[in-house]
Parts: sequence; C-alpha cells; structure tokens
Amino acid sequence: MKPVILIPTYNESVAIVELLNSLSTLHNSRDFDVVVLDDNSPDKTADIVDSMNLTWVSVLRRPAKAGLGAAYRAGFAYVLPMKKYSKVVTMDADGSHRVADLPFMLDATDAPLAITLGTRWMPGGSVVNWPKSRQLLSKSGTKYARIALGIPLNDLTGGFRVYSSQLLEKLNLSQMTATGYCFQIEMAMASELAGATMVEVPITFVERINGVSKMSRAIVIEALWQTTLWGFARRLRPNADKLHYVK
Ligand SMILES: Nc1nc2c(ncn2[C@@H]2O[C@H](COP(=O)(O)OP(=O)(O)O)[C@@H](O)[C@H]2O)c(=O)[nH]1
Ligand SMILES: [Mg+2]
Repeated sequence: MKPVILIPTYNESVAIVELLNSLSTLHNSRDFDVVVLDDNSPDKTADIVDSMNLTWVSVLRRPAKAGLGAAYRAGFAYVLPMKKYSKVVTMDADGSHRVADLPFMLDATDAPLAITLGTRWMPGGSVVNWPKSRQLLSKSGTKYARIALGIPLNDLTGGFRVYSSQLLEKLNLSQMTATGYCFQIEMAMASELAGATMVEVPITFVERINGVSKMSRAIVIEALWQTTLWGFARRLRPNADKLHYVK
C-alpha cells in the first residue's frame, strides 16, 4: 500500500510542471502516485500533465470549474475504490505546499483513522510572501471556525493534509456540500466527529510565483455562513451531525 497525492488544478499549467518536477525527485526515494484533478482548465493544464508522461501521475478530467471541494470529493471517489492506497494527500498545485514538508506529513502518524494537518499557525510553521491582509484573513478564519465549531486545531483552512484511507472510507463524503475552501473546515469537522487521531505538523506556506489565486469574495462568504450554520447545528443537534458525517 502506498500513498496517493491529489492535486486540484484550474489554470496551473506552469506551476504544476514545477511541482511535478520536484515530486519526481522525491519519487526516487519514495513510492506514491499522483492524481491531478483538473476542471477543464482553458490553459490546457491537463494536456500538459499528460505530455510529461510520468507513469505514476494521472489526470482526472472534470467537465467544468466547480470549486475545490467538488474536485476533491471527485478525487476521493476515484481513488478509494481502487483499494491500493494507504493514505490520501491533498496538496495545492501552485507550489505553496512544499515538497520538502511532505515526508514529515506522511510519516507523522500511522493511526488507522487519522488526519494530519499541515499547519502554518503554530510554532515552527510560517508563511512566506503573503500580504498582511491574506495572513489576517487566514488567521481570523481559523480562529472563527475554532470558536464556532469548538475544534482545537490551529489551521482549519489549510489544504495541505494527509488522510488515512480508512478515515475517508468512514466519512459520508457524498453528504458534504462545501464547494469552496470551506471544504477544508468541513473535512476537519467530519474527521473529528469520526474520532480521528488529529496531528498537526508545522509547514512553511510559500505564496505562489506562477499563475493567479482563485480565492474570491464568494468563497470567503460561503466559508463564513457555512461555518456559522455548522456551529449552530453542532450545538443544537450534535448527534444528528455525527450521523450526517460518519457512516
Ligand atoms: N479543480 C479545481 N481546482 C481549484 C479550483 N479552485 C482552486 N483550485 C486549486 O486549488 C488550489 C488552491 O487554490 P489557490 O488559487 O492557490 O488558492 P489560495 O492559495 O488560497 O490563493 C490550487 O491548486 C488551485 O488550482 C476549482 O474550482 N477547481
Ligand atoms: Mg495558492
């Protein structure tokens, strides 16, 4: 059993080549597969990945841009039935999640039900080249989610994570609805409800050099209202919440 890395892309034709080149170096010493989750990027990200001809990389081609959460759920539904992966990694395409941090993330725990969270906002973690405004948004987003949901984690919105396949199989992924980046909050919440071992690993998050961010006001608003609704749901009907997320 080996891990698989899921990488969502929308117009990441330059960044994904750099990332796959760095992952190739790591691949010399560790076995893993990569599945790129592409939403029919107009810049031909999917074709460019295929043209690299890496045997351990495949592309899941999706018809249109449908948000990060939808891309990851399609990725989980694609890899889990294969039953050949021990762990599923989620990682941005734009170089913000460093390949150098990946071995520490992968080796952090072998607990059967586990989520490892790459964490910027803890001792040893950091961000490089992010404007103060983005840092504030990320820190206050995590703080709000931590209070609203009562989850004692330091980085609830980060996307660099490792899930044990057993944990993902225990979750009702088809019941999840978050389309944007609040997908990360929803997954942390569901993992906690499933009784997962939760491990935080400090990471250095480096702002992208290539391409542009897909973060938008709509994504922030979705995260805010979803987190507020989830917060009420957890307080008012905690058992219903567990039934909703855990098989
Ligand atoms: N497939 C897919 N990937 C997306 C979508 N939105 C964002 N991504 C990818 O998600 C990752 C994080 O997005 P990014 O724009 O870097 O967000 P930021 O780091 O918060 O500014 C990148 O690899 C994006 O290409 C989407 O709608 N569909
Ligand atoms: Mg980014």
